[in-house]
Amino acid sequence: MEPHSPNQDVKIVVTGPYNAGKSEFVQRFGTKPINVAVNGTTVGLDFTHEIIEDYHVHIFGTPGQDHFKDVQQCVARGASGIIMVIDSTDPSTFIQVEALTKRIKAVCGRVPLVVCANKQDKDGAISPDRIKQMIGFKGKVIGTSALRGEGTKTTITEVLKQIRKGQ
Ligand SMILES: Nc1nc2c(ncn2[C@@H]2O[C@H](COP(=O)(O)OP(=O)(O)OP(=O)(O)O)[C@@H](O)[C@H]2O)c(=O)[nH]1
Ligand SMILES: [Mg+2]
Repeated sequence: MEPHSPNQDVKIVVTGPYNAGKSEFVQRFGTKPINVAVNGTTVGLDFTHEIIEDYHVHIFGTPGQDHFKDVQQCVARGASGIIMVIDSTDPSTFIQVEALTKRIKAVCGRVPLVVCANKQDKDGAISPDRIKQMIGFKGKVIGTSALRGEGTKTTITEVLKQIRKGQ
């Protein structure tokens, strides 16, 4: 018998603009997710872990507010995959995606990145295809409702697939 878990450890970071649904996304995984927040906004990090496929996945969520950029980089450092969560009902935040991607990639390198067009359950949500065009992203954009847990697992398995491809 194996003395340790045979599952390979992998770190995935969940980032995105303020209020996009990063913490809600992280909450969908594991049995005891942690959120370091004040008045509903993340000031530290989100963390959980779960065995998914053949991986032990460690999921870290960053704060979204710009004045926490050092914390964002600290939380993201060394991740093997990035999930960029966007509020599909708030196009005024889309402009932030490029700078945030740069900031996170500066500490993770050129690792797989998947975008979540989150809050698809809300009236007026912009479609994932339209968001892909609007932000000029060439990779996968997956429609999610972190609140309902729709598309969240699909997002993680897509990142794992891309990580596996790159190994
Ligand atoms: N309807 C709906 N509401 C959502 C969804 N995801 C998150 N929310 C709500 O949006 C608000 C912000 O969600 P959070 O998960 O705290 O957002 P965040 O990105 O972690 O925010 P910061 O850490 O402050 O940057 C909360 O009221 C959530 O319940 C979703 O998919 N659908
Ligand atoms: Mg948060």
